[in-house]
Amino acid sequence: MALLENISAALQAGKAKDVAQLVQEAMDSGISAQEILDNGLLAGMSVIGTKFKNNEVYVPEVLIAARALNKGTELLKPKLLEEGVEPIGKAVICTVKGDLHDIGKNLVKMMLEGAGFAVIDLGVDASDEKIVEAVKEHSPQVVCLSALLTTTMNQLQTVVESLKAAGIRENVKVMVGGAPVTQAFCDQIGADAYAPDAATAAEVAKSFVAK
Ligand code: B1M
Repeated sequence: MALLENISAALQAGKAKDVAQLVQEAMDSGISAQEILDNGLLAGMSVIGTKFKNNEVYVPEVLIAARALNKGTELLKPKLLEEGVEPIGKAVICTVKGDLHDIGKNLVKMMLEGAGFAVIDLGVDASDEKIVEAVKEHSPQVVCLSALLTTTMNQLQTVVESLKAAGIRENVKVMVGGAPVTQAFCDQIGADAYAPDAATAAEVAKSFVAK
């Protein structure tokens, strides 16, 4: 449908005003909110995710596309609620204790939202206690942990251990990422998945929900 393709294209171009106008047009013409979300907005964000992964676009383009996505979802929200559209899953995300870097974490959050997740963002400097509490409260399928410093990488392991101690380790998939983090480190600390970038993080999180 041309209108949905136009929404996707406007989102990819980061044109928030055009996205809002096109989403309104689509709603007025009777297209369901679910269809506008899946085949317009999220389709566009998925293209941006792939391009970001392939270094065809960079952080600023992702941020601008995410702003356009937010404009569109704001308009769609009442209709989505009316139609009873549920998110595909829930994710808790944060940068771990002692670490204030949040640019990468925010990109992962945007990609997760773009993939259809409801995201509970605990911000930066999140203690393992806070993360355990959030997992207990929200029962997410995945928890995404970001660490940018070699000194805070060990916090990733502390979180895994704290989830075990709280008896809820098996209830949630633990995903880790951030510049110094590797697949080997992920395996060593007993996390479930490592993602080198935000687009991969969203893909992996989706695969956990699909299982
Ligand atoms: Co900081 N810093 N910094 N810093 N900083 C680094 C990380 C550093 C490598 C710079 C350097 O020395 N070359 C270095 C770490 C060295 C080390 O530990 N080996 C460093 C240092 C030392 C520090 C301070 C200690 C400096 C000081 O005060 N002496 C201090 C620490 C503060 C603290 O956290 N307690 C500090 C502070 C800061 C600023 C506040 C100034 C600022 C952060 C602003 C902010 O985030 N709001 C800052 C910045 C900007 C950087 C660099 C330059 C850029 C980081 C960034 O945002 N990259 C960084 C050097 C560098 O990386 N070139 C550096 C862009 C971002 C998109 O990439 O976060 O890697 P990244 O995210 C990627 C992937 O890693 C992945 O997806 C993202 C995109 O695809 N990913 C995940 C990230 N999280 C994920 C979670 C997942 C999955 C994937 O979950 C599943």
